[in-house]
Amino acid sequence: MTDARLVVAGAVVDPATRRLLLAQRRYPPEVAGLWELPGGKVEAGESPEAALRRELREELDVEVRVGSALAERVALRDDLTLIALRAQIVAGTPRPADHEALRWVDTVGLGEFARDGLLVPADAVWVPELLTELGG
Ligand code: 9L3
Ligand code: MG
Repeated sequence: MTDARLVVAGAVVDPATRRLLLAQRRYPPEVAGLWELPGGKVEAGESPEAALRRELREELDVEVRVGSALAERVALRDDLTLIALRAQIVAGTPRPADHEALRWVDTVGLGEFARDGLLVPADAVWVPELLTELGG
């Protein structure tokens, strides 16, 4: 039996504009074209915070400061759990190395993405918390 693995996603918020960064997936086919909080798998021996910094460096070419976790954890499969950590960009401007496109959304934009079913299903659980956070 293998250890459960974590996938870490970044709730990247720009405090100046109160916008959240969404990234459009290219793969796999089931979620291609849908939008997510960017991130990826935590490697063996790596902390979730370090994994998120690495993933956002690889995927977006930015350096981030990682904060606290969002409340919800999502079981993707028996052996894979998805978490989200708050993050702020401290260097660089995000560009999509791995994604089709990037978008900064405010509460209205995030609400529209959610309403229109444009978010990857796993990430939809974070919408209420993110709406509160962006709006509050
Ligand atoms: N996943 C779901 N929501 C997210 C992220 C970053 C990832 N916000 C799922 C998609 C894949 C798995 O986790 O099944 C691994 O993610 P990646 O390495 O393909 O980004
Ligand atoms: Mg990824």
